[in-house]
Amino acid sequence: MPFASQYPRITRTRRTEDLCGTWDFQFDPKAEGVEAGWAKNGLPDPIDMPVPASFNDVFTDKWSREYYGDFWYARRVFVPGEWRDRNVDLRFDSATHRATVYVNGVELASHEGGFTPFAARMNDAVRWDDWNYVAVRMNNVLTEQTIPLGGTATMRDGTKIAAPYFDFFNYSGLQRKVRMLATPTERVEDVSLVTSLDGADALVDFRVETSGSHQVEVSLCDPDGSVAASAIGKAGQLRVRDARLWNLRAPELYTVWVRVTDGERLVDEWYDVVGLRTVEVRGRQILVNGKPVYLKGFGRHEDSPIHGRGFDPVVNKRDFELLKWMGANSFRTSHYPYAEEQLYEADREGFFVIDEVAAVGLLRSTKNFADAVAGATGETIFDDPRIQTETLAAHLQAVRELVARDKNHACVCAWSLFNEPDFSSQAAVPYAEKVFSLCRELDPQRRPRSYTNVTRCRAGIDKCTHLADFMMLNRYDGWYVCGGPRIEDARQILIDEMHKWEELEPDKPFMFTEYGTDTMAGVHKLPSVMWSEEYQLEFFRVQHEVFDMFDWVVGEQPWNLCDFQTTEGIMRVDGNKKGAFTRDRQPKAVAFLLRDRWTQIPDYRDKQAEQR
Ligand code: GCB
Repeated sequence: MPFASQYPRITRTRRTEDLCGTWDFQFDPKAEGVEAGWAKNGLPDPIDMPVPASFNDVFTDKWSREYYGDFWYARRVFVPGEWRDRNVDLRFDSATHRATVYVNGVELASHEGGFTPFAARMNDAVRWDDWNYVAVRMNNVLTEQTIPLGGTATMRDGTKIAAPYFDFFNYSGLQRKVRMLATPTERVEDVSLVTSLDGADALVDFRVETSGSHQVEVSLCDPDGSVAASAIGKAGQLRVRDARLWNLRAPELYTVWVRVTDGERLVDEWYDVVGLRTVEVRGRQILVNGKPVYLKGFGRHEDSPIHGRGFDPVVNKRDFELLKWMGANSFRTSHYPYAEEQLYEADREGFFVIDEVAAVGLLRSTKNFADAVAGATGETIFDDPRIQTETLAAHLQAVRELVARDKNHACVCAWSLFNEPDFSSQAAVPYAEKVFSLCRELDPQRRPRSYTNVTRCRAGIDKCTHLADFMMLNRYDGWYVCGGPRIEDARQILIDEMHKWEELEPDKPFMFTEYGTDTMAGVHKLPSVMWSEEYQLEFFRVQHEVFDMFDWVVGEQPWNLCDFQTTEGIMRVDGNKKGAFTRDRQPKAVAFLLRDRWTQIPDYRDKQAEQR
């Protein structure tokens, strides 16, 4: 699979051309496009479609919004003749959930997985100095063998719609940027950086892969642009004296330049913007640059009105402004890898990102929010042989692509390898072991790894906690469990469970990666009832009182930053309403409660010392 981890850059040797804008678009419900020659002859009856965007919410009819099956994007692209001696690639930052790329009717590449980039090499099919027809056949169907998992519901007239095993809308299409890249045939293919600290200095171990054998030069420029260290060779170590470290909410950024040279001739040049920091779990703390942190932030979604999951820099910016206003310092990329631009923004803003692979739905259910809390019973999804083979293979590939793409980001401080898997059966253990060990093997920085534990696999039921370097809990005691007038029971249930964890995992830090209540902005009631803003406040107060009882709870990320779209059903009112903000990014009362709390809690916080 042709995945393309390196972020596109323009340098003295590289060019990129933005292919965002209006593309041709057509549904292909009978999957006849390939045979009918759409890739070569053109889409027979296309409409305009903006890229990037999810296609779903631009339509005014239900059939189109819910469309589930094959669909095509196409456009003409002019390829300059002076690129003849280069590699010319089409780079898709994502194509949800799978795509096959054709140029002038020639099939060039296919990619599976809707949230990581891939490239199609055009050279063998291209007409130089001329217009070329690019067609992309896509498909958004989910099964139990895809990451994320889902199913299909068939209506009486045969129409198929998505039945996702997760609680967000199955937004689809070319949802991120598309670019054409021209790079030298001998080029930098991959760079890995690992920072360690030596007094005031940072030591940066580097490893470079190129597609040739010419000399490699690596240099690191400090935030002011002066060369701080440089070295020759494909692997080595740079010493940065008096390093300006990347810290939580106080980031400093260096630029790493990687050059391939042939004597005086520059063969290739690529750069990346990086932060120097360490991250580790020690005892019951998470340390950044050796100092314990307290994580405050949210589980989020890439979701906004009309754009759906389409990359939108304005919404992203607003979300970062909301996070900063709240005193947050972190977020989880629930439930899939986010656009690369979001990670660069998090690097620049100094956010601790828990980077999640799209492994959501490993729990046999089409409404996981409801079944997730029901007691574990009988056979689990991991007892299914196809899960252990095909789904595992897709999952491992998703981990490969995630780590390859994000391994040099300073903001990425931990990996989330599953969201709410059904780890109640022993059959889950070998599967999870493979995922955890692949991640460790691939990540040069050996970042902490974890997964979110689901209520149904509470303390004592989950069989995989030994694999996690720290534990992440998603808990809804006071919402799905003992809501409304029973909130004090919910408090006790949570406290009892925490005591149990204390016994079972006495050496691990814990954090809450989901807790929250659906709340309709503007619904008020005294005394509170579920769905009112007052109940959301009450629920959060109870949760925080419990978190504060345990010095090994080192982070809190409520669910969710904003309300977001889901599939329809009796549990959802035009989507999930657990946001601290509405879908159009305006605060509910709880946003002020969180802001008051978080602006009092420092980013670097030794909770154990405080409670001694
Ligand atoms: C969860 C899931 C999340 C749902 C949330 C909810 O446990 O991880 O995707 O949206 O619960 O609101 O039910």
